[in-house]
Amino acid sequence: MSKQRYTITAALPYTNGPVHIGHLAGVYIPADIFTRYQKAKGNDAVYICGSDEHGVPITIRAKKEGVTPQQVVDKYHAVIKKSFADFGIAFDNYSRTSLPLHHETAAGFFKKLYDEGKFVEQTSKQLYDEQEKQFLADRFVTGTCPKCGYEHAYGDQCEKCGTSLSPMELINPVSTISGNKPVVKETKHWYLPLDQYQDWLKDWILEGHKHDWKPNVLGQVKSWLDDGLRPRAVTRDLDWGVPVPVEGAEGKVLYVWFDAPIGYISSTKEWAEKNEKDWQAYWQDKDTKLIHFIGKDNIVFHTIIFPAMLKAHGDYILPENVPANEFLNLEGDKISTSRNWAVWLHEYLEEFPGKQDVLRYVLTANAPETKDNDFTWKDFQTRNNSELVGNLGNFINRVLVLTHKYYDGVVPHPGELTAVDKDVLSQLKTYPDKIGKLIERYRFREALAEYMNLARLGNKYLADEEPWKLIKTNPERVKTIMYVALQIATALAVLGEVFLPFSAQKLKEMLQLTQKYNWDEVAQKDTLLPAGHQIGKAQLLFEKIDDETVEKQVQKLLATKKQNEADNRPVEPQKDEIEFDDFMKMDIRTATILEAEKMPKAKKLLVLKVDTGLDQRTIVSGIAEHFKPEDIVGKKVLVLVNLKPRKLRGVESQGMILMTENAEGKLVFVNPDEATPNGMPIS
Ligand code: B3M
Ligand code: ZN
Repeated sequence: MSKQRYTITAALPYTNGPVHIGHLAGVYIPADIFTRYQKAKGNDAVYICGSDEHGVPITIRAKKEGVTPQQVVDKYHAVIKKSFADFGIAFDNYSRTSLPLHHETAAGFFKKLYDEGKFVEQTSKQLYDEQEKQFLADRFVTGTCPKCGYEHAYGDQCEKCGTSLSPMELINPVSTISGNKPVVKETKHWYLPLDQYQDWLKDWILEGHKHDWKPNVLGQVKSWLDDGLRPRAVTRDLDWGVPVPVEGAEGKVLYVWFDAPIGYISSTKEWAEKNEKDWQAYWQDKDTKLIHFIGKDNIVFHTIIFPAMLKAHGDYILPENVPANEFLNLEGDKISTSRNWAVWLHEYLEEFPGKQDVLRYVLTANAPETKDNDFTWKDFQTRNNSELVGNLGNFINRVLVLTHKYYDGVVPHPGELTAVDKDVLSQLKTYPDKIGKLIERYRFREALAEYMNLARLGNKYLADEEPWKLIKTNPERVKTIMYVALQIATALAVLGEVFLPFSAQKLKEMLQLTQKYNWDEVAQKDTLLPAGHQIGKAQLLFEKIDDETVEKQVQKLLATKKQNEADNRPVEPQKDEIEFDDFMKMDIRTATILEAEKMPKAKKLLVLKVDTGLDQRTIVSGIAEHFKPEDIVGKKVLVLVNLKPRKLRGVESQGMILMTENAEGKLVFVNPDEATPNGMPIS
């Protein structure tokens, strides 16, 4: 069979934050498995990605942090690139769209379409911030959704009802930069007339690919086409992005979704330059298969807009498939960067060093391939303990330990194979094809499950044959059993490389496997690890994860949830205006709590003795349910000292201690600096 060429792309992540488990599960792991598999098959596959460094959210983030957009993308590009490398996502190239090579490629692409009259030029009215001297594209404007009345809809979409919007449709629009009400001003833009591609897209996808594209992808395509495609602006009034390379377009850049997919091409060019390859073979040879791995929110861009761009350009191949995944949720809630509801890859590695494969395993076994799925720490623990440790790790450990125990780590010579041995070995040979077929159909969960079935086959074989019993009565037979088991272990090392690259590598080292087998050889060879071969030391492939460890993660998320709730708690409305003199009437002083004791027969009250700097006085405070007396003695506090004394349960209270609530709704003191002397007035 001749080598098939594959160009495999994974969505370019936006460079305005780190990456989390949702990114890995949705896009980067499946694409990684697919590419590793194609390479193991001996195919010519290249895995392309890079940072998507343009777009409005990045400029907003920069404004908020008081830095330049370039500084924002430099920071996150480094963080993201490292996370991917740490998790063994084996890109052949990870580029960035702020590079000159990309700017040239994207501008050149636009220019060709422009010169050939493929765009429609249109002047339209848009919102403009007069103070900032800037048109307000997409997320630069918020306002009320005309559909559902939600007051914080964005200029491109209402997150409440999901309607896709344009800034001009918002009711009461506000500039997110200045907070001002924008004015309406005319501006010129270039549109890709998608309506002209409607029939062609329908034929190509809904007819041509109705059997090989995933149903969730076809479903979205169908609904877009049923709605009817409209011309789409591919330029923006913005100063961050690829400048529009035509005259009269000063202050305009390419729409981020126009330049980003071209980033796949520029990243391939960069790779080809570094490796002395011909990039055109990967994008222009009709025998090359182009596969885009993406999340479901990117489907329209990769099935409709980018293909229409490629078609309009004319020199490029079209995607062979666009295997989009659905979303991964976290403990029942949507993953959200802004709410910090995520498991961040860099944080995971700090807390689970060396356990990349555990996460890779769980995210594949539970991948959101056909519907949204949920990641829970409990499931993470169970899959680790019962599947990785209990099945795969257990088999490998038995084989290695017994081989050392019986034969000093030398693969024994088998005797005559029994029917059971032959059956197990012939079953083994079915796995490369079974797993491979599933990977080729983008069914990674099932592919991984089959891989684990091979380990199960090994465990069952050992459990049935019981070499640990036979060693006393029939040591010759044990040699054959261990030989067979070692063949299975070797197959697990070779096939495992696509799913669990770190563990597969470790296993290869344990087996001292120097022979490089490709995928199909696992089925073709009768012997994968020959008799007489010396294996290395046995080590544990996986370790149990205890309750305490996962509980810590659960608690961490719970704290995030509480924090979010506190952040969202309605702030009490402001009280009526007062005169300055009203404020000056209050005498608030720094003070120290000297003594505290419970008021007899009163659940809520503590009787405090307080040093106000003026005197030592008694204050009765309703905080007994929140503090133990012994915990607050010595606390530095603020006291309203000229509050008219009043009697509570017969004790005169001479002032009031200032309190507030923390994020969790718990009562806390308003603390002056510890070093402040008592009696200092507050003004
Ligand atoms: N950066 C959107 C995203 O991260 C976008 C993908 C671009 S792929 C060309 O969801
Ligand atoms: Zn709405």
